[in-house]
Amino acid sequence: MITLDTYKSDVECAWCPGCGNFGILQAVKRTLSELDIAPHQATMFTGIGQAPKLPHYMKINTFNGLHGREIAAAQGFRLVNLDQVVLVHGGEGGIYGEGGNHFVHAIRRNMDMTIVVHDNHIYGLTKGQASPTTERGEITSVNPRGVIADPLNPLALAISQSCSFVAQAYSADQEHTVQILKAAISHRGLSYVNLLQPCVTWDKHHTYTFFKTHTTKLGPGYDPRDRAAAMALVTDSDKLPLGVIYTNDRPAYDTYIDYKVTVDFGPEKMVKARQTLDRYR
Ligand SMILES: Cc1ncc(C[n+]2csc(CCOP(=O)(O)OP(=O)(O)O)c2C)c(N)n1
Repeated sequence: MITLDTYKSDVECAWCPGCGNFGILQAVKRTLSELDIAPHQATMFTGIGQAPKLPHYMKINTFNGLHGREIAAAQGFRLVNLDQVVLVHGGEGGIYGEGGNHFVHAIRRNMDMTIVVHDNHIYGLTKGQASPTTERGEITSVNPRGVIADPLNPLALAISQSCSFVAQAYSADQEHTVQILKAAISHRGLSYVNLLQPCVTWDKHHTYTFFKTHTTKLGPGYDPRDRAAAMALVTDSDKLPLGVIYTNDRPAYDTYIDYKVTVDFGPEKMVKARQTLDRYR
């Protein structure tokens, strides 16, 4: 049986006490164990930052590369490793900033993987510079008079490009985050989760109290297949919505590839790989 201890790592943790990443780490372990995915059956791609340290603190196959380049590496891997669950974890700096181009093109390709962005609204590792989601006017370590640019709306960007699964969760809500991550991994195609988290050291605005008062869970009456409603929700709502915001049935990239002719991938291995891909669905 796969328990939380199955993913245990002995690497000493460098996150600050109270960091939202602890909740995310626990939620990822719970998600994998509840989906019965063993450490050797999943590969996590990360770059540079506090969020990308996540796979150091758990047992899982890992590719730790350049800042903002985790999606590019994951896509290459995904193409020829159909029997792996592919996870990408990064900060919003790396994925929306340095890696913003990869994020956009990943949505277009719709490869079968899960991208989880630990959105703490700040560059954490490098000591508190403004990131793509830092709000206008916010004082940071290098913006003593406040940030001048407006923040990116990554959820609106993803919905506008028909990303096949768009969700938002909050690191301190463990049960809900597990539920969202399970749905994301179970989705066939690109799943994207904006995972809100406080940075207790560098962001004094997005605190635990802030998220408690500024988030709201989507109710059972919400229809995530209504793109216009999803877009209105992420652009007009005065609270940050938590839940599956938008989803569609665009076929995943690999469904168009004839692996039998593209790579040396005999029919038996092909059938097995497809079965593995469908195992968590
Ligand atoms: C191409 C490139 N640009 C900048 C850096 C420096 N750098 C490393 S981590 C980081 C910030 C990370 O912030 P984020 O991605 O939001 O993750 P967090 O640390 O907040 O989890 C920066 C600017 C780098 N290593 N490579």
